[in-house]
Amino acid sequence: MDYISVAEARGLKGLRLVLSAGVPGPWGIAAKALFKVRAVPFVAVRQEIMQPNEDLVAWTGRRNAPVAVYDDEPGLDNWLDIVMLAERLGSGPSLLPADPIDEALCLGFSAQICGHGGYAWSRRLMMTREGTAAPQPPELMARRQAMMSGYGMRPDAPENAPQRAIKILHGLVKQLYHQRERGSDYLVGDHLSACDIHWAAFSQMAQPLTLEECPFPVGMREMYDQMPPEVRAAGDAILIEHRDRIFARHIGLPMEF
Ligand SMILES: N[C@@H](CCC(=O)N[C@@H](CS)C(=O)NCC(=O)O)C(=O)O
Repeated sequence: MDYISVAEARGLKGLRLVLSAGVPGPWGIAAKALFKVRAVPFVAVRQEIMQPNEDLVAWTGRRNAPVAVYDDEPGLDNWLDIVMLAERLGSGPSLLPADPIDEALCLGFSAQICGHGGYAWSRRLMMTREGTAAPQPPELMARRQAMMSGYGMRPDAPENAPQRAIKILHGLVKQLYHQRERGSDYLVGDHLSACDIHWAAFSQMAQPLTLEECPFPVGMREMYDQMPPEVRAAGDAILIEHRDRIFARHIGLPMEF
């Protein structure tokens, strides 16, 4: 995937999407897919994972990714703000269900998948606890620790994370079976909506794609695939069938990052 630098991006108009270069960060993968489905053109801007990214902070006030910057508007990094920007700038079928109750359900599922304290948030805390990474130099450990403190790492956080992740998976599984019974291929209503895209992007933290589908950097697939047995057991096959369908029909593979 081609990236431009922050300095180059600052001189442009239109949508610039800051992404973690070289890694399939699920928040970034989701943002990219949302803009793709809404046919919003963007240029990708490079963020370096675990680094201070001072030029990005000077531009947007954020160190991490994704950040979506449209024209001279303030940069957006929250998943909901990004959905709403894709809605505003895009065309074609909406990412939000037409029925207001369905919209609330869709955004509720999305919040559970990618919001603070949600599924991915909890899985990230677990990954750290599992100590999946091979022994690393002290400087890298320090950078990782600094990054994790920005992602809700507190002494008790990893203890509660598995139960939170399991609860959210159970809800998604229940809903998918319910939808299957009513003849729908989607999490809410009868059409693709934002929560389907969010689940596809974040399903990597339940069962990673293959290396052909997603050419992970060394060690990252293994890290995504490590989880306590009770969390793995909550990952019913219907979740993976759903994400495979969403990638095949709406997003496309292999993943590029
Ligand atoms: N902005 C997101 C979180 C984004 C996030 O967690 N980004 C990660 C992965 S996509 C990242 O940039 N990691 C690399 C880093 O922190 O340097 C939110 O609203 O919760």
